[in-house]
Amino acid sequence: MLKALIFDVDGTLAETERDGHRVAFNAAFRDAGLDWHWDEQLYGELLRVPGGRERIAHFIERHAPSLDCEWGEVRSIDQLVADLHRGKTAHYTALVAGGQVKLRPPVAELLRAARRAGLRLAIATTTTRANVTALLDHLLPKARDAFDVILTADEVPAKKPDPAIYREALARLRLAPHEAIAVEDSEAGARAALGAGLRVLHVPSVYFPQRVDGVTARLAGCGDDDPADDGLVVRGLAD
Ligand code: XBP
Ligand code: MG
Repeated sequence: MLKALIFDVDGTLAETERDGHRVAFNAAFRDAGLDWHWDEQLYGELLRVPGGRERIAHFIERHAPSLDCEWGEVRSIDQLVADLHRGKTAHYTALVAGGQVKLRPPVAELLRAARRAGLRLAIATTTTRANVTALLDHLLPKARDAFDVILTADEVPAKKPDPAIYREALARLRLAPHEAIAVEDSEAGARAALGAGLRVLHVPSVYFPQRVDGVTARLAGCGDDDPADDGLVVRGLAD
């Protein structure tokens, strides 16, 4: 019997990437005096690397950008990445507090339906806790306590597509994989959930519109809808 839904955050609860995280990364680069700019297309490519710190490190390695910055000589790449990421988090949380990102209406509907059906709710995300806290404070101020478990990249040894975060979420919920469904937009997220034995409800997002093999259903109303998927969510909740 279905007992819980485990939600991804970025791209799923809200379209955070293009106008949120991307903008915040660029602002952090500007603050440092770096001439880097991640346009929408490049960001879509970089999103294949889950995790903000990992994404910056990958960009430095693959794109070999200039490291001339206003902070003087770069002591180490790790330090530069950590400093840029700290600045990026500050910009991102400010953007969220300023109303730059909104809860996706079909997901809001799903959350309401799940609560009516008595399902437990959880979050499993690759982003940092500061970002999740800012987002929930802004998007769901009255429903903060609705989530029994909130797991972020800060609490697991490996990021998605590693299934560790979903395994840990199930352990904390005290549920078996067949008792929960993961709600995910990205391929890495879907792979992580499938790897933990969960069924996956795909929420198409700007950067991840395509359904991944093995995914159980797609949430209706999130863009390019397949009429054949209509009703699957309702049936899933009733199982
Ligand atoms: C989304 C991500 C995140 C954000 C950046 O993963 O990959 O890394 O893009 O957040 P998910 P940080 O959809 O699984 O939440 O900079 O805080 O890492
Ligand atoms: Mg996501």
